[in-house]
Amino acid sequence: MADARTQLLDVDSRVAITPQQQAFFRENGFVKLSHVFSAETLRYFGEHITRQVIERNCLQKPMTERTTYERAFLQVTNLWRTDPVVERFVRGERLARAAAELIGVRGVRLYHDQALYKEPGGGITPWHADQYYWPLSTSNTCTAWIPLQATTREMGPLAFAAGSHRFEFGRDLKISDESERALQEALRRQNFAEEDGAFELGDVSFHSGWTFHHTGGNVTDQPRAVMTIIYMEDGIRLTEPKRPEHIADRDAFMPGAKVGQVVATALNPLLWRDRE
Ligand SMILES: O=C(O)CCC(=O)C(=O)O
Repeated sequence: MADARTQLLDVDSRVAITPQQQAFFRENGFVKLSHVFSAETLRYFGEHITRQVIERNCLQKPMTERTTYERAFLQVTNLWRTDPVVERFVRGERLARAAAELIGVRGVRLYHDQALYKEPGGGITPWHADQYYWPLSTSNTCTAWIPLQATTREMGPLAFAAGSHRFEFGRDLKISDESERALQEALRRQNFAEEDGAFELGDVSFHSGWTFHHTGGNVTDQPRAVMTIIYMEDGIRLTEPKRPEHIADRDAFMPGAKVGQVVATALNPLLWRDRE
């Protein structure tokens, strides 16, 4: 516990996940929940998250000199390791339990957190599926995408291809101009419906590791500040790395984990477990 004030801010109480929301997540590979956090909670933790992004961001190039990936967002990972208040947020049971109930597992561990700040004038986030990057043994994973302000369509809210977690084309594409081009075309041909609406303050979305998603650019003069927490089922195992991104993720987010063994390093705390 970082200080007494954080005790007043609710990151632990249960979000009631309905059977309909669970079914929606299973069917579509994502779900958006409303009123998950109060404005005060988002403001308080958001200030600490933003401070970490400013202190730890290494990307200083002007927008015109950046790659598509670099234009998409400032990316800072594992903020829970460098700020005790952010740690309190990331360890919160509110989102962790919701993630477990949506995935349909009895416990979840942290894979990692990351802040994704799309600057004013920031570019698109190309279509992709996150699990391309993750050498993990099952698809029982999900990301909570937590905007720290109301996020209009002009700011680049996260958009999902509904049901695309079962679509296997494009799973070998990293975030790039190529993933944007190939997936835009493939998803359109398959007639996947796109959920691309704004996020109200307090809304949080959850998406599966294999759900294809993307965003437009931020055409406003406000940063689009977002925190994400990536959950994996307790018991998931490290698989043999198949690509350089797997090696990078293994070393950064589960250092010392062994292929075939349950991922439970010091960087992967158990965040929620059903004790009943
Ligand atoms: O925030 C973004 O622009 C992209 C987010 C994303 O791809 C993710 O959280 O998996």
